[in-house]
Amino acid sequence: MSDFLQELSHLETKDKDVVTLYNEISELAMRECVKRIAAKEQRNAYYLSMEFLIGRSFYNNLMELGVLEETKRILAEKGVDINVFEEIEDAALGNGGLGRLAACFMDSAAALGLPLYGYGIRFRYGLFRQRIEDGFQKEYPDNWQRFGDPWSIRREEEAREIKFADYTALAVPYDVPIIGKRVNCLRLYQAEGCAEAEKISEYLYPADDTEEGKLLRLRQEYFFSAAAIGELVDRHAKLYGNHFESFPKYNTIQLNDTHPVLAIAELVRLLTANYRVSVPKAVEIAKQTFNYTNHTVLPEALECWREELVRKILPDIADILLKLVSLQKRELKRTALSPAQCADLVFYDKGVFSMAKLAIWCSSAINGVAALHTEILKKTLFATAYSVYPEKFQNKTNGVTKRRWLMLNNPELSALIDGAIGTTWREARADHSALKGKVTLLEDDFIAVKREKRRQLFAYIEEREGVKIPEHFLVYAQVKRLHEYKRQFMTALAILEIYDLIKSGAVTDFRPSLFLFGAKSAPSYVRAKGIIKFINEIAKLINGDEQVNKLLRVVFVQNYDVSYAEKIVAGTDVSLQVSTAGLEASGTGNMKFMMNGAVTCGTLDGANIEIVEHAGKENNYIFGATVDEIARISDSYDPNALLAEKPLHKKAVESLIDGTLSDGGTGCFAELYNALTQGASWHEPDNYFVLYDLESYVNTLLAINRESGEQKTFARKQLYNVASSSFFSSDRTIMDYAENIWHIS
Ligand code: 26Q
Repeated sequence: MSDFLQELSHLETKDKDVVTLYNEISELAMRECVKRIAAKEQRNAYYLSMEFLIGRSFYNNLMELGVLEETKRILAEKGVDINVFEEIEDAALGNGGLGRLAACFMDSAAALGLPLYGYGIRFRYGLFRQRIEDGFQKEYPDNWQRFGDPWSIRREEEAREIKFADYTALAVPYDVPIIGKRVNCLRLYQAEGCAEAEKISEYLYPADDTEEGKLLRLRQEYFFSAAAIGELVDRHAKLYGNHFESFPKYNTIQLNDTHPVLAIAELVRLLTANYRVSVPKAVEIAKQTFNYTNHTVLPEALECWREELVRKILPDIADILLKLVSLQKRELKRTALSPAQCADLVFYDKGVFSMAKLAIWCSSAINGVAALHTEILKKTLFATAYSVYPEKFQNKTNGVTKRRWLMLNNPELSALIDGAIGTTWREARADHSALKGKVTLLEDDFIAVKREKRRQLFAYIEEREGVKIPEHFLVYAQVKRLHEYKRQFMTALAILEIYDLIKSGAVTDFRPSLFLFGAKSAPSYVRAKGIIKFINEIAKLINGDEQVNKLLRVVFVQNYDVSYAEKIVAGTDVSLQVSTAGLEASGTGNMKFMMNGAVTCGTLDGANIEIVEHAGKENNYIFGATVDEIARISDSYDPNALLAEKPLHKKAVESLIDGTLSDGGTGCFAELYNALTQGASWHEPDNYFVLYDLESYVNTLLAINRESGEQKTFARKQLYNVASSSFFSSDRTIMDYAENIWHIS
């Protein structure tokens, strides 16, 4: 690596602006990366994903190359502070958990030396940039390439044609090296050719409320899936001739949710059309090649495509899908299954294809992303499939890469761990649970680390949001996509109640606390946008109240993204993970907070359950209805009866309509009020059980506040969470995929 450092020390930095320097240094580092890109193995795993939420590459890649500290030093000698590059934000080619998980997985596979290759889309614009204007979310295009894109290499010579009925698009690969013990590649395709074609890779999640929008989404899915499959099939033919029975021996493909499921149809299409493989044989090959991960149980996220829509732009694929349906039906007829069971498994009904059912039928392994989630899939959503193919179902609890989410974002805590147990924990797969035996010795050091990370976070918030938070404030944070099931709304109501309790003197001895929110709402998700406005109005009320703001503050950060998350998880004391039980498949933010020593205040949902199993219930704060309880009460649940009994809840909820808070005349607060008390055409009142869990939530938040006053005891709980977080390293998750699904080493 001395090549890079040598060139860096000779780099002229005088009079160069930040962008120029950023590009020059990145290009030097990139030369090292490219040299090290590994050749493919005989057997490789492929990760097909609509999203890869990589975040900033600059610091991470220098760290992975092992030159971050030296680079910092050399630049400092030249009078350049390495932190200046933080103003260059980069690729947000994803919108949340599923995309960030894909990025963590790529990182872990490289660190473990496993041949895993990612395939996705190089969107011209990533997830929108968010500003909060007058309390409302406003969206602006995320033109991430305006600073250049030094971390990818265009491979024009490997471009492929992707044919649609109306035009042909060119899929031009851009390779992003993923650095670790092994250097792997993430291949992102950009759509080129005619103006129509270019639209395919223009936006992540184009609005799909029109037919045109839906078609564009379908084109995106086919575009990258077909490009990836075309490449793998060509490669196989080149290396092994026309012997496609051996395709699954060399290729295993992970479908990241249903978005790339058309890859199955494309494989069958290519093998039958170009290599004279029969449809049943091609399906056999597909079944041995594909695996499917489900990331959500929400019915609205289960993808279905109308045959008519598919036929319009992909007639051959529509024909293949129908052939697969007949084959599946014939196959099911030969079993002893009842007609009802068969009907439940067939992936086509009334002119509509179900992508999840196709994936289930054509995959070797199907997995959920946390223990509870996998159980729910087996018991409810995919119950019939589970009864027929129990052997296909596996659990793979998510994880996060400790390199970005501990070593890079929290060098102070990492140094503390080094001091306590040595540095071997930093290696891939290695664990840091030896820290458990030392927590009592480290209370004071940990308190100092938290204080420093909080100071850094507050300085950043001041710079970005223009609000100053006093240093001693305890930090509660809820950062994640905005969705009703995640219940940011419930946190907002809880804060209003706590505000009232402080103001009325009912709660005394309250430790000064900051409630920090970060969230983007889908642009068309009206109610979620109403919740953002509600939180911002609460912030205005509380922060402006001289009587209370010494004790309570609320901040909604703008444009929450990976880089913001790196700072927030390090500076937070209490991680809020309060989804309605049964609805958060796993969560991965919860793991990042745990790794950085926040206690979890959460429901028994997703991976929260496993977090408290590992770190102890006594070191976390669990409240609220369980999955079973919700199932028991849901039919008889009456939120209005509850409101009549609980004056505190009533007051908080009525602030939506009694003039306490203003929605700027949009009516969005009345809509929120109605959602809780009357329901809407598509749902019962309070269908996420916000009011049901609110009282225990408020009590838990207050209990945490009290207990945090016992500084050392609280620090021990936090540090015990750090010590217990090894299980949630994506290195563990990826080893599990590698051993039990992919069979690669
Ligand atoms: C579906 C149909 C049409 C258009 C878009 C979609 C769509 C897009 C994105 C459906 C789902 C997603 C993203 C889902 C997601 O991010 N799920 C999260 O995945 C994480 C990683 O497994 C989990 O930790 C989270 O619990 C889960 O919410």
